[in-house]
This record gives sequence, structure tokens and C-alpha cells, in this order.
Amino acid sequence: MQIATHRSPGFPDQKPGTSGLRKKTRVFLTPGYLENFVQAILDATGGAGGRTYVLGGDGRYFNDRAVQVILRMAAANGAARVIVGRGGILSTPAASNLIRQRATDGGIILSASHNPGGIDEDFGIKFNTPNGGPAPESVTEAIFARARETGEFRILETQDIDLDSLGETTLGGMTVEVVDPVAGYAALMETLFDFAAIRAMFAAGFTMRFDAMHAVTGPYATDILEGRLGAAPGTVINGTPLPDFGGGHPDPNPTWAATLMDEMMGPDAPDFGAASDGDGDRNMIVGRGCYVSPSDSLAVLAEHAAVAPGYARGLAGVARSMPTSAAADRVAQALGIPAFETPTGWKFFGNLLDAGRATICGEESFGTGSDHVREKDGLWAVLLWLNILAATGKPVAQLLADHWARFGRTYYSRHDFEAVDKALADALVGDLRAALPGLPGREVAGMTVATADDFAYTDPVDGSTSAQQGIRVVFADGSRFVLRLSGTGTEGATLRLYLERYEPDPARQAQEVQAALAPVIAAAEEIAGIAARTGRTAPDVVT
Ligand code: G16
Repeated sequence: MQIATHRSPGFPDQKPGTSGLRKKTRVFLTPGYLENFVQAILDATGGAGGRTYVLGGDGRYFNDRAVQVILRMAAANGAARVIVGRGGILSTPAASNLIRQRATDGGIILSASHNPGGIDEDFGIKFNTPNGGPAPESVTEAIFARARETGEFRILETQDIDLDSLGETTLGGMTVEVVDPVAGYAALMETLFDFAAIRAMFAAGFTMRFDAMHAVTGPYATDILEGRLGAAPGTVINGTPLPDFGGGHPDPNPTWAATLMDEMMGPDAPDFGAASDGDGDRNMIVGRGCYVSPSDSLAVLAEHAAVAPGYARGLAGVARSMPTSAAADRVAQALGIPAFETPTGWKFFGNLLDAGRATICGEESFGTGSDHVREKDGLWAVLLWLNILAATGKPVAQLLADHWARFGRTYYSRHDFEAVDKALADALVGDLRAALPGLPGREVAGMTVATADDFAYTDPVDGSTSAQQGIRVVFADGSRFVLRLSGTGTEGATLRLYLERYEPDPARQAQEVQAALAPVIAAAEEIAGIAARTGRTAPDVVT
């Protein structure tokens, strides 16, 4: 076996976004493109010599090829060992768990998460550090700096290796260890939750539907829900992972998980419904006839987490991304624990979790998780919900109503405008940013602007700063909208408009969400002018 060294021109577009490098699959098929980025990861993190990594992905188109390339590159760069999920498959939270459990030097995860898969869709790659979490900005900046330079990459010239059999093989001087992608993760879940109580609930007739969306959580959910917890066969639907996710968007929200939503709102709805995304880190929670917004889900989970054995000692703190609603903050206040507000991107929770300052974190983008790993974790959220349902004996709708009665309801919605012309979107955001100083005091749609700023974050643990993380306009009654550009899209720009209004009065907590938010929606249009400037009169996705 020979090590080949290839020249690489460097790629100026390999700047990681909110969560790693995501591009159209065909871009990743450009000769040397994947290799250049992988070499940049290895070089910018101190070289692979003698190191151990975890490797796996969500099984989307090109996952199988990319895993073989990365293994040969790791071997050529002198890595000691790569732990890879069977078939090259690992969910993102399972990869994070393996990185931590095996105390490795990090891991490479192949996924474009909730984005569709296929040769004409999306692919992605990211590096997670030894704590199991997505690389922080200092590391992704260093990777980008290396990736855009002219340089070389090294790869072992050899055949593909068998990744379907568990056990160890060697590749050059490197050990390749193929592991069961589910076992370690499922064992971790058993330590956190009261499986006996959940099993008893299913045995007593509790019904559930879990939509794996033909993505990576199928085998995990089948093993844990139907296998270990005794949920009825057929509880998991779309449970076979497919390279193109069956042609769908593996994005667990009411738009893309419409089949599940229809069932949950129908006459024969099961007690509980949930869905997860391409790589298993997102979740959507639905009760019978009752959708739970991700911001409310975070708040309810924080409120009741202590019923689960893994959280019985209580929470150190709760963290949420800035555009996520303030519902979790009110729970933190009641629990007498700190609430943290970070920029969008799970990587920003890493320091808080490592420092033991936050136990549970969440985002409006259907992500919730805890200090058990350093990624958000779709099945973890589902299991904590199940544990809470088993411990309280209350249905989802009742838990939500009780929560609102105690803490008030935060009406919340996100409107996405996808594939907007990038220059137009940049100009829109730039103009709004420039207008911020003049907004306070202005009357808009019957409300008065109280404050308007561009969110900047200083990490309380290491003091690092991140500017321009989302424009927020807050009104005198506490309502607000936030506008930011997505960092995970691969086509044009995606404008995300986050809308929020707090309603403390239980008598007014049963409004339709979009109707309740109508004044905020009108004010956002008057101030930001999305429809007026882009011609988009309705969002592409409403969550
Ligand atoms: C990623 C990040 C999340 C973020 C989401 C949306 O999730 O890990 O922290 O909230 O993208 O980001 P944006 O609004 O920039 O598109 P995932 O599930 O795609 O890895």
C-alpha cells in the first residue's frame, strides 16, 4: 500500500457554517473537494499522527464513499485508530457519545442533518472535538484558513475495506474498529431514564408513533422503543434509512412530517407522537391533537426533568439559543437556576455544558439535549418526554396546559423564506441593521418599539465573542421578532423570521398561534419589509 500525495488548489468556499460544511452533493463530488477539507481538519487540529477518531454519518448519498476516503486519509496521515459505525453509520448524538466514552481525539461526522439527500441534494461534514461537541468557531476558522490555501492531501492507495462486519482490521498502520452504532447509545439512555416505568406505561396500553423519516434514527428507535421498551410493533414508521430519505426532507417539523401531524390531529391519534431528522439530533413532539413547539418542549422538559433518574439531582442551569422563546427562562427562574442565552448553533452550548453551568439546552430549531453528550439528541428528548408522561400520568395536552397556567404561554412561530437571492437577503438584513438605532420609540402596528439590536455574545466561560448573531426588535409589551440568515442552507439565502408574544392570562391562551402573533407579523413586515422587497408574500415553512 502506497501513500499518494496530491496537490490541492485549496477551496475558497469551504467555510463551515452553523454546523460544519454543507454543500450540494455535486460540489462534494468535485475532484479533491472532500479530500481538501478532510486534510484541513487534520492539519488544523494538530495532525492525525498517533490519534484516535470516531467516524460515521447519517447514511445519505455519498456517505459510503466519503467514509472510505476519510479512512484512507486518516491512515495516510498516521492516525492510530478510527472507530467507525457499522456500514459507516452513526447518528450525530451516538457519534458524540462514542467520542466521549472512548476518550478519542475527536470525530468526523458526515451529515447535512435535516437537508434532503441525493446526488442533487445536500451533503455535509463536520469535526467534533474530544469533548464530543461540534468544533467551536476558533477551530472552524482554523480549518477554513487551511482549506482555502494551496496545499497537499495524503491518501493511502488501496481497496475499500469491509465495514459491514463488527471487529478490527488494519489499514496501513492504522486500526479500523467497526462497532454497532446503536448498542453504546442505547446503554447510555438506560442510565438516564426510568425504562421500567416507561415499559409499564406501554404495557398498560399507551400508544405512540415515531416517524424516523427514512433517516438514521430508524434502527435506534426500533431497538429502544419497540425492543427495550415494549412499544407495539409498527410504533416506528419510515424506520429504514435510505440514501435519499425516500425523497423527503428529513426535517421533523409540521410541514415535512405532515403524515405524522395528520395522524396526531386525527380521530384515532395515538397518545404520543414524535419524529427525528436525518442525523438523529432533532426532534418534534406531538400529543394527541396537540403540537408542542420546540421552545415549549424545552421549557416543559426543564420543568419536569427531575423525574428522570439521570436528572434527579436537579439541573445546574438551562441554556437556549437567542431566537428560542423565553419560556425556558421562566422555568429556570422558578427553579432558582441560571438561564443562558447563546447564539444559534449547538457549538455555543459546549463550554456551558463542559463547565457544569448548564444541564439542559435547547433551540427553536427542534433541538434539545443535555450534558449526557455534546450534541442535541432527538431520541433523548423523546425518552425524557416518555419518562415524564409515565411519571406524571398526564397526557401531553394536560402537561402543556398546566405549564401555561403556571408560567404563562409564549406564542411562538418561525417563518422561513428559502432560496432567496443572496444579494437581496444580505441587503435586507444590512439595511435593517443600519436602521436599528432609529427604531426605539417608533409606533408600528399598534405597538411601540422598546429596544432594537444585533445580538452579540460573550461566552461566560472562555470570554470569546461572536457578533451579528441575529437582529432583534422588542416591543413595549415584551413581544419581539428576530431576523437572521440561516447558516445551514445550500441554495441562495434562507431568511428566518422568529416571532414571539407572551400571554400570562390563562383565559387568552387558546388562540390560534398565527392569529395571536398577527400584530408582531405585521410589525416585522413594516420594519423589515420581507414581502415588499423579495416579493415573497408567504413563508415557505412555518414552524
Ligand atoms: C444546526 C445547528 C443548530 C441550529 C440549526 C439551524 O442544526 O446545530 O444549532 O439551530 O442548524 O441553524 P440555521 O438557522 O443557521 O440554519 P442541524 O440539526 O442542522 O445540525
